[in-house]
Amino acid sequence: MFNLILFGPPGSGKGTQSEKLIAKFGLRHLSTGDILRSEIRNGTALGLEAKSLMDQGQLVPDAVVIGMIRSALEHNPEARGFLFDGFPRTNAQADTLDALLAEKKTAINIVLALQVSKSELVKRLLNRGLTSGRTDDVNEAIIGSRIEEYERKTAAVADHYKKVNKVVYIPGEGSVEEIFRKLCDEIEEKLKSKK
Ligand code: B4P
Repeated sequence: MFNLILFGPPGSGKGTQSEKLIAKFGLRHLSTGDILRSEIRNGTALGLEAKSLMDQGQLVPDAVVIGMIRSALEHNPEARGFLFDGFPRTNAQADTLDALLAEKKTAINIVLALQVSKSELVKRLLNRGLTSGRTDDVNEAIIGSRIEEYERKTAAVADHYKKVNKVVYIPGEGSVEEIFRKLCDEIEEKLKSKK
């Protein structure tokens, strides 16, 4: 199996690049943001709980997202690998992910961390908010809270994987194609060294 984490602040291009990477490498895409938004659309109890937090730019509780990922891993026994997008976002989520993958006799192979300046993040998210209908993209205050949550709780997840030498930083500003090529180069390099 080949398992990859696409890491970075909100608006850094995780969702955008994930779509292209899963098509190229045949990985199963697990985006906790997408799963949560689908729960909200379906009006489930979990969706209702998540919506009020997401609308304020806050993280959803660890237990909720960990449950979602555990279930997604169980429902995809045939996957040749996973692309984790927007997960893990706390050290507790990272510890659990490592344990869940160890149960499946696999592990994270690489963490690709997109680096984008704060002003560019705000610009992209406000721009997406004009058309996406996403309530967490509508104003600068909510976007600011999301970036603060990232700095407070999520940035440290990179240190967790740095300790085991798995993090590669990728400049996340430039054209989508340019960034995609850099991500592909790193993945291909890693796949070669696995053989
Ligand atoms: P996510 O769905 O993960 O949303 P995100 O971080 O905003 O998206 P992403 O980074 O993928 O967006 P992208 O840059 O592709 O999370 C939403 C919320 O869900 C969180 O705030 C939290 O409340 C909750 N949540 C999710 N996972 C959780 C977890 N594990 N634990 C707890 N809570 C969790 O796109 C942004 C824009 O940039 C787009 O418009 C795109 O077109 C544009 N863009 C992308 N690349 C570009 C480029 N190179 N140049 C110019 N624009 C670009």
